[in-house]
Amino acid sequence: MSHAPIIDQDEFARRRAALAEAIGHDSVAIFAPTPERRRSHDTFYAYRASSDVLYLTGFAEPEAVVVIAPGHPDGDLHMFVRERDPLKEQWDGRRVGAEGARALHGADVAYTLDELDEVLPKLVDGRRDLHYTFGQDDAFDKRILALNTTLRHRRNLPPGAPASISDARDALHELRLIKSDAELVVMRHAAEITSEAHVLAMRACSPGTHEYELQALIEYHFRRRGADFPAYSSIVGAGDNATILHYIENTDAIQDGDVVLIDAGCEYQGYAADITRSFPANGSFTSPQRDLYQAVLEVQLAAIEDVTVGRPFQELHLRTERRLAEACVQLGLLSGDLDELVESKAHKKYYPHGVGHWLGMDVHDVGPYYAPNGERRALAPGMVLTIEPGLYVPAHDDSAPQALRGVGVRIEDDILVTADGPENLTASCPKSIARIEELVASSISLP
Ligand SMILES: [Mn+2]
Repeated sequence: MSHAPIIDQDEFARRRAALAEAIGHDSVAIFAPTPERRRSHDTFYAYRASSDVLYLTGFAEPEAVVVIAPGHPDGDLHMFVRERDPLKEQWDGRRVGAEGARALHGADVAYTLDELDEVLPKLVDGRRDLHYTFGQDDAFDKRILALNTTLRHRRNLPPGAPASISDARDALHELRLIKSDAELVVMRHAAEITSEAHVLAMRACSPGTHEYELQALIEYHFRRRGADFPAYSSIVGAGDNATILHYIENTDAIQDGDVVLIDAGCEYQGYAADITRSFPANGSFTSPQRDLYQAVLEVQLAAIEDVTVGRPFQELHLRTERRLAEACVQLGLLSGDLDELVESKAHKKYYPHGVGHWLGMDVHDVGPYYAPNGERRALAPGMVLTIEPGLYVPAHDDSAPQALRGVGVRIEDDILVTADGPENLTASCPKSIARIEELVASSISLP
């Protein structure tokens, strides 16, 4: 299988044109560099460029600065990149340099990073509005402030400093919120790889398997299918560990009778998938576990049906909260009047998180949940979000039915909003009780 990039240069150019259009010809947008991060002594985490830089250019090398200057006589896209250096490239990998930024990444003008202080003020000079996000890199923030001061106080020219500074994320993230056809091709692929990995984990699980063995199998599958990374730290929690929302230690042996919760997704060509499945370690839910699972599944199916054009995102959450509170009553986890339970947020004891989040280049993708005027944001075609209700009963919860203590269930799929209704991008990952019990029972052995 080929892993040629699915997003082509025409699409990157369209994105930049859309951003230029959104900010206008009297503005300039600067996207700060993402530094390499030290993991231990002199070794670094695997580098990942910021999603904003990747979205605009596809340029994945460290530290690049991207400037969009709409209407500039030399063109809109100006890039600052690491210079070519045979010795550094021998040790740390290839660099395309300024020449490559032009030839391969659509830069109209490209510079090396050492030219930044000289050139950047010229790109900002005379633009009314600077779009820049403070707070991501202290050192770069200082350069932007110094540049602003220089342009404001120069003596023999009119002041060229921008009259206002806007957050560069506002305009760009509005664009990232709506996925293009090509982005959806990539996201479907990430979803498919991730779905396969979850099926493998279900089949490989049996009592005695360690959580980390299932993590390894899942991440092995991601990489062998050409995904770049897990899109986030994989969560493999059995029994009471499944009730810890961000359990990533994945250290324990899975016990007979446990429900195993796996929340894992790959990043493929810069786009995330995000699937959670919960299944019985030994291939059969106990009767109380089955009731809990089925309740969460029915709430999840109903929440997916709620994903329709025009509905505010927040309404999905409110409807899900009410359904899960009702399930808690039926399962004996809560008692009392449903309206009062919902009003007092009693269900938060067992369902403490939200119904889902935007999904895209970042697993918790950017994009406003509220409109600029403060109103709730209505779902629109091309948005992708997760739907992930769950119920978590800690082992130490003395008020819960004994048989449900130490059981956590979450079911999560990735949903595309379309004019024809919700489309489940992760529908190929089984979630009916019959199908997941069958998969766990059809065991494969780990290599
Ligand atoms: Mn999620």
